[in-house]
Amino acid sequence: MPRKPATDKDVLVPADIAPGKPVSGESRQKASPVPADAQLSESYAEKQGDGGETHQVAADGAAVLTTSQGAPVADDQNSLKQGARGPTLLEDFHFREKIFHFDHERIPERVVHARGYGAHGFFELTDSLADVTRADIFQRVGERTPAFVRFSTVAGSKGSFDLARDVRGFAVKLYTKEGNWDLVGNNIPVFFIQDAIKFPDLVHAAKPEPDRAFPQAQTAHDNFWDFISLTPESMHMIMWAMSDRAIPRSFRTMEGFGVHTFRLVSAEGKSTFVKFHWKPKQGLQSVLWNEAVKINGADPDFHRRDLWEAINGGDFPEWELGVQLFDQAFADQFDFDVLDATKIIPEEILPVRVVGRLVLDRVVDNFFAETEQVAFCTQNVVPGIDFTNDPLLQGRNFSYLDTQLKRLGSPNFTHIPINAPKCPVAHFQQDGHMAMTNPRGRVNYEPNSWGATLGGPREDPVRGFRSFAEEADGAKLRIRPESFADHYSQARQFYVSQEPIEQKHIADALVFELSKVERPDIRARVVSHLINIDDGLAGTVADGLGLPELPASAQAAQPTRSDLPPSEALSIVKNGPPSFKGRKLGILLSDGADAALFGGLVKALDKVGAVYDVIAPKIGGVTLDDGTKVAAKQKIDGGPSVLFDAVAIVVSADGAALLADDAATQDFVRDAFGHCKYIGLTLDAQPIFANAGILDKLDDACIELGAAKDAAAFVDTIAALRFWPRELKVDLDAK
Ligand code: HDE
Repeated sequence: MPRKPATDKDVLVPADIAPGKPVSGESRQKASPVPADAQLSESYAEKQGDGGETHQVAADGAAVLTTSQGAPVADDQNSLKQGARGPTLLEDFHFREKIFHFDHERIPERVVHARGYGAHGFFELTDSLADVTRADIFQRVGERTPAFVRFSTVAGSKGSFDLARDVRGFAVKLYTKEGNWDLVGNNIPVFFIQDAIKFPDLVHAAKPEPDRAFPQAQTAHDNFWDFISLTPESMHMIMWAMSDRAIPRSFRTMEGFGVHTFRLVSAEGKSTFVKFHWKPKQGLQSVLWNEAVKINGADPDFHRRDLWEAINGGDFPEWELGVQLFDQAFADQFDFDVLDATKIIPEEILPVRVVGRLVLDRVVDNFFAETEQVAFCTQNVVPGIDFTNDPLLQGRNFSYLDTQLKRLGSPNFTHIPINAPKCPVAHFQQDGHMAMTNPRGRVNYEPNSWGATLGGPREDPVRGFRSFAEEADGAKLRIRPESFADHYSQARQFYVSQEPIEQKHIADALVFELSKVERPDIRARVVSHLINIDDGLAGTVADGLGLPELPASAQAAQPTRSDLPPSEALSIVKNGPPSFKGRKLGILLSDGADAALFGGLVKALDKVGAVYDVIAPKIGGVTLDDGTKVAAKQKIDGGPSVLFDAVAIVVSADGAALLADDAATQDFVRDAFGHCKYIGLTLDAQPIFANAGILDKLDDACIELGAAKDAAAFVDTIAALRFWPRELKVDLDAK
């Protein structure tokens, strides 16, 4: 029997995805704390307006399914056939249109930074920079500018996992009143290479090897380390990339950097050099490598889910915008070339001045329309902001525009709502694929003699963008300046600025990555560079790899490295959060668990602005000792402890007896312990720890939760996030 056409009662398009309503009810349910003036940017749905392709709404308010030409559809279940069992007819325009559109749904993923996640928000100026720049965004304290931010990993494909060991993109589009300014940065302030001409080689080497198409989203393979070991300028970046910066706990807990030296230009045409910093109000935090590996399996979307949940829960992530401002005289006396993107200017030498804040307060309405189609371009600057001759930045200015054409298919990508400026746009560019906003009127050229009204826009030498008139001279050369030659001093400075536990993680990461490299000569060549950074680090890595002997140190363009003073700002551990705010506690509950204790934990978490998930033997939840029923967010094997910043095991004696032999429960506590997390536990929970083999190892960070009164103190204690002394006891590499 052929299926019958759908009747009116078959709800094909639920009324709650009608125009103007969010696609998912969840996306708005908790977003009310936004102050009215905070949501400056129009949502995608609003942008669509009347002319957009939305669902037709009938008089009774129910949405009617239509073709893309707007013709109402009667039957979307069956194609048009010649007879009940006959061939499908070419005449079926509805079927053909639907399949045709589906066939063309994909666009090329970004060649790098393919996997990303974006959100809307605003930038608010807190300290005017009017004395150094005419950029409109930096003039009026208190004024807000709409922003869109996309975070990303670099090497992995769009469908790869969030916790790859990788640099994170931190791309910010600021819709200023004088045009879009894109600050396309990373969470690491330096880069692997000094000249953009090496970028294709770097990326080819990092991506899956071309014959076998693996490994995905990782640098732990021969090609990457071969290229790196032959590119000494990458050593500073390698220190950062092997540190815990490359496995952040959340997009919310990482810094962002503009990386290059840019210019601010005043109304009088005076230039001031600037380096941009985003500093998270949430503090810095990362996970451990073993944890990252397990998070990738348990929740490959860990970072995007975290951002989605925080914003929808009203806990809006916030960063301060800091600037390091300096002049040519500073640049001339600085130890390194400020045009070299493999170098930082330590904050101790040049303090970061905070001038504003970035708040993310709205998730997207549609991932593809906004996060996928957003097109960041480094060349999108505005009057008052300009480039320097950093050869990496100069190369990027070509690449980003070019790549958007490939990805989005038309020079009219600026017409897509997420890319369109929010200030007036007036020019004579026209036509092309998918032109949405061709200018009106007869005149499409200038100069013209049609007068001010009919003749269209005119240049404005005062308001308009003027490049800083830098003097340039010299022969055309393919050459690397000598001032770029010191590849090791700042690499060492980063290393010696780390806490011992962080130094251990760098060594562990190098040993892990190089253990996946098959060619011993490549492993040894990397170690030969480490000798130029720190003998101790080189020795530890050589030992971890089981190298028969330490290789000779690498030949360096500039053999002497200077011993620079450590910089506090470079350590994650020294810049952690002051409280548990914005973090998540995993509470493992069983039937009969202490209701007052559970209530106390919830109250204490609420007080500091933290969240929790209940994990239980069954997703239906548990009944506590006072008869209260609590729903679970996770069943134990779906909610391993790696998903939480700290855990509490609140179980009854019966509950513990039930769970003590369960492998997933044992993993839960063993991993929490192994990952140096704070653990709260009721006395009744002890059999679980005994069967997991860690009862006799419990330490000061394993805190007994005897009664409700212990809850607040526990939540205060877990602000420290990790109990590092434990790592030295649970890790073979530390022994
Ligand atoms: Fe990129 N980079 N990049 N990059 N980059 C891209 O542009 C490129 C570099 C960064 O969320 C591409 O739209 C070259 C440094 C971010 O959409 C491409 C060079 C920094 C994003 C490109 C660099 C970045 C990209 C790929 C060497 C930190 C993601 C897709 C000179 C300051 C933006 C796209 C988003 C994306 C080229 C080096 C950051 C191909 C040639 C240094 C955050 O245009």
